[in-house]
Amino acid sequence: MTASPFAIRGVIEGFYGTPWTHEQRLELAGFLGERGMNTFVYSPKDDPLVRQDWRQAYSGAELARLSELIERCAAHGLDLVYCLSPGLSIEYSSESDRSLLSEKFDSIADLGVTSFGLLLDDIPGELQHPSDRSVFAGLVEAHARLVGDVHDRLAEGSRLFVCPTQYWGYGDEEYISRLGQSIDPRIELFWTGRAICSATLDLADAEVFAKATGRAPTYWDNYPVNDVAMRHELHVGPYRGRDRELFRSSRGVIANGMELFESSKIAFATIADYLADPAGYDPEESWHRAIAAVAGDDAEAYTVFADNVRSSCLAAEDAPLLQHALESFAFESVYGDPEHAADELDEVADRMLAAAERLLRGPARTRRLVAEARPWIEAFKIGARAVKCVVELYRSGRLGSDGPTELAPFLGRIRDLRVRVFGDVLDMTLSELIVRRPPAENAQPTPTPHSKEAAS
Ligand code: LTM
Repeated sequence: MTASPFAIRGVIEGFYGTPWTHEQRLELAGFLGERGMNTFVYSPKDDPLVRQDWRQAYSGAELARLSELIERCAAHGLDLVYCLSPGLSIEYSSESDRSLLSEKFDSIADLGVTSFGLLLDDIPGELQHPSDRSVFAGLVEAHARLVGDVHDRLAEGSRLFVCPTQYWGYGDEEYISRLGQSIDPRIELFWTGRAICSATLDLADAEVFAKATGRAPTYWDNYPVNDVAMRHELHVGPYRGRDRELFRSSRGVIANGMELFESSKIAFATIADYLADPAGYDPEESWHRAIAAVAGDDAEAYTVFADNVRSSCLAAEDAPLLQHALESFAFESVYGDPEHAADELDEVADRMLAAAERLLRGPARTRRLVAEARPWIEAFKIGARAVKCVVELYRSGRLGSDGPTELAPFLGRIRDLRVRVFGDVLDMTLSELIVRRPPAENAQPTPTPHSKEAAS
């Protein structure tokens, strides 16, 4: 295998929500190491010792766990980047606060860590302490001072990563340019791309960032993360939309995970493939291998399910196979071979139902994976039954007349689950069928799948 062109390849536990467990992190080290990743960034937003209570020192069981994790990462060839997020409360002008920050980093260095992160994302965009407002002209001056101070106090040979407060955009905005120009060029800067969750990461943008800030970006890629407003989406699709030449002006990528640990591994495996060989990366092929690795004996069923939850900032298509079958049924039922199209749709529904049954009730080796995705799998099963119902109504000539009463409960139950499955595809089809009146006698058929009358 040839060496990856990216220096930094890894995962960040940087989401809002319940942090991963210690056992999960230990397991992840092996999973990432086996796939050629070399970095694990420790920064769970809801770990008080990282953010809310950043001044508090580690002790007891927490210290022992962190120590074990550092060793496990090292054993699998991963560099653990230990981060603190002091920006909610720090007084930038306070010598005491700056010392506390460096002392806490020193206490982690004593455990063998040499890479550190100072994360200034998701904090007030203006100086809050009156003392800071009287000392610094603005946020960028305060941040440049803090970053410089932390860097100077780290032991020789240590690495510092910084997440700026403005961490997404074109890359040459005023804050990020001035911050980059004010700090040591050896300090790595995290950047999420054009958006917080970027559909693409382009070489041209990376070059703009590098020119403006004096260093190539290290992408904090917000995929597969699904926290905050994305909680209803399950991000188990393959990594895509990343420039094959990105390494020419990027230090690398760290991928932000979902609170759903098992499910995150699918995207992580595809990200590892991209980082190992961006030129040869094939998203679909990598995705099938990733599901086989994570879902084991349930891989086939899981793939049928996962094809219907592709929605994310990376994916334009929501449920490609089902969409194709519904569109074909819509067209054929008016202009072509409706029986054939109904048979095809029925087959798709049967496959979906069998997959849902297998995942929910089968001998799942992958119990944890299925448990995490249960709300989505349940909505998927209801959707499969709704599609079967469409076919049955069509075959019995009742689609136009009984469709509204028979289909409405399916739609209601899927919506009640408040998870995104099938994207808009099934909801739109069912909604149309529900509001549709049976065509008046002798009326011209309209091109929808939805009435026996139109099809005959
Ligand atoms: O992306 C960054 C730098 N910060 C936060 C993350 O902690 C969060 O997980 C993602 C996704 O919601 N968005 C952020 O802004």
